[in-house]
Formats: sequence, structure tokens, C-alpha cells
Amino acid sequence: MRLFYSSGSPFARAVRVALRETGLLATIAEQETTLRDPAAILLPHNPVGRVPTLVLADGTALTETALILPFLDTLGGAYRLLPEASRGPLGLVLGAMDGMAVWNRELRRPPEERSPGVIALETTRLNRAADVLEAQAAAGQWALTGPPDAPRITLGCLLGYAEYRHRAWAWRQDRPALAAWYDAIAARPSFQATIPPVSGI
Ligand SMILES: N[C@@H](CCC(=O)N[C@@H](CS)C(=O)NCC(=O)O)C(=O)O
Repeated sequence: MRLFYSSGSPFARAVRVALRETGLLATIAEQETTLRDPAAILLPHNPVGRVPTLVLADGTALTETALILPFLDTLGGAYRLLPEASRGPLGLVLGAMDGMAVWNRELRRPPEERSPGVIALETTRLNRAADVLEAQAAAGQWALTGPPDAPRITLGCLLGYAEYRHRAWAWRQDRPALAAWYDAIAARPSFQATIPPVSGI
């Protein structure tokens, strides 16, 4: 099996961290691909051209993080990434990640092509989600008591994206519990091994 990823993608990073935490990296090879590129090595496998894409032994291309993470649980890794109780939190974090990706995409356009309405909507969405996450973190709901499950991994990647690739968002401000939580998970070897390159945004 082969996982296509790009080093800047927080979605792909969540799968890459999960492979390292569960020990499944021993059975799944990682291959970096370009994106939005007609010559991308990913396109013959997945015409949608997005990462993460996991190509299975029978050639099936499994795309979408919310499908790949539960699939990993079928492969006999060190622990279960997505017990039933983790589905709600995972959806919350992936929704926030979608919003941040839309906001980031706007900021990559030339200034005259950016939509202030889209930026305002996504900023509000992301802050609203982060405020809920801050309250949950302060109440101990995201405590790291063992190896991280899928929502914890994905939340670490969401905030990591804000740290390295979407610094337009001052996410740490007034969110001390979330900031402390992130600093702890970001120190794990799986996160250290997958740090995305810094972008100018
Ligand atoms: N809903 C998808 C989103 C994946 C996604 O948006 N990936 C981006 C990188 S962060 C991508 O591949 N973009 C390339 C493109 O839009 O062509 C998931 O959860 O996996």
C-alpha cells in the first residue's frame, strides 16, 4: 500500500502521524506528490488529485481523511484510532480544518481576487470551533492519557497548520488550554517527523 501526501497538507499529515503512532508505517509506503499539477504522479491513481490518497493492494484509491483513518483500524495497528466515541470529535475537527483550508486558499489568491465575505465567514467559523475546543481542553476532554486517537491527531494537525502555514490566524490568543495542549502533542516524535514547511501566510 502507498500513501500519497504533500508535506503542507494538514489532512495528509493526520494520516502520516497516525501511521507513525500505530506502527503501520512499516506496511504502508509514503510518496510525496505535487498538487494542482497536470503531471502529478497522483493523478493516474486518483483523478480528483487530492491528498491524502491511500492506494490499496488491489489498486483501489481511498481518498478523504474521514475514510482513510477508520480504514487504518482494519489493518491491525498498535491501537484503535477511531473508537465509536471519537467520531463526533473527529467530525468537529475535520470541519474546522475544511474551514481553515478555504480561508487559506483565499489568502493565496492575489489580493484583488480575494473574497472578504468568504474570509469573514471562515474566520468566524474557525474561531467559533476553536472557542469550543478551548472550553473542552480546559475541561480536560482532550487530555492525552495514551497514544492519540484520530481526533487528537487531527486536532494537533489543525493547530500545527495554524502554526506553520496559516499564521494569519492568531489562534493562541485567549486560548491557553488549547495552546498548552498543542505544545504537548506537537512534541511527540510522530509530529516532529512530519512538521510542514512554513508558508508566508
Ligand atoms: N476532504 C478532504 C480534503 C483534502 C484536501 O483538501 N487536500 C488538499 C491539500 S490540504 C489537496 O489535496 N488539494 C489539492 C487540490 O485542491 O487540487 C479530506 O478530508 O481528505
